[in-house]
Amino acid sequence: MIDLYTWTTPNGRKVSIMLEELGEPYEVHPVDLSHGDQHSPEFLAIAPSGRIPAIRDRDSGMTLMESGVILQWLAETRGRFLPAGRERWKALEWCYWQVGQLGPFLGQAHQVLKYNRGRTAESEQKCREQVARVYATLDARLRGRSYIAGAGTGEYSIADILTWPWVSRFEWHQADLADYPAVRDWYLRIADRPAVQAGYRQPHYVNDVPLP
Ligand SMILES: N[C@@H](CCC(=O)N[C@@H](CS)C(=O)NCC(=O)O)C(=O)O
Repeated sequence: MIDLYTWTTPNGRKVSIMLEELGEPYEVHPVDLSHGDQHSPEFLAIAPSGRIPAIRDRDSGMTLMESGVILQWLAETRGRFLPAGRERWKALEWCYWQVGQLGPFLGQAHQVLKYNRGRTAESEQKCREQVARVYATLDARLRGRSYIAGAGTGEYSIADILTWPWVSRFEWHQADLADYPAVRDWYLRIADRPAVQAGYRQPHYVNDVPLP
């Protein structure tokens, strides 16, 4: 049994989607970021950075923070959603790209373009350029492929599960998916999965999966 500490954000939904995909039993512990729950001593004992998501594996007692390693650990211990051999490294390459580039750049865009809109034209322009750049990278990768990683046209993996919840906030970072047809097709393909819809609703329902 996995204890999942999470909130209604892209990083949180990565883990609930993965657990749903695995059919893994898990208990959700909401960490209300708007009330500062992430700073409580109880949560900091599990996630020293004070950021969701985090998990605790009841069987081993191990705790993990950071969505990338949580998904990699689940994939490797359950033997699912991570290709083998050389393709494993290519999948991890895209996982690291998500955690190191796509996530932080889109997160910054949410701060500037949604929460502080109209304050600094220069920052807004910079954010739009960064959004366009990560989307162009993803679109180029997905052209002729169904999924981000895997041989041939690809196989559904943790690279998709890490990336998709951020793209689901396309309205927040003002990306028009019509400009990125390969991303749009991939986004809709994954949005159709029952496990993705179930994981998206954790720790509680906010809205249906946004559709372009
Ligand atoms: N690199 C971390 C980022 C985690 C993160 O930024 N979590 C945000 C929500 S999406 C958070 O907990 N923010 C609360 C805070 O910064 O106080 C991961 O991938 O897990």
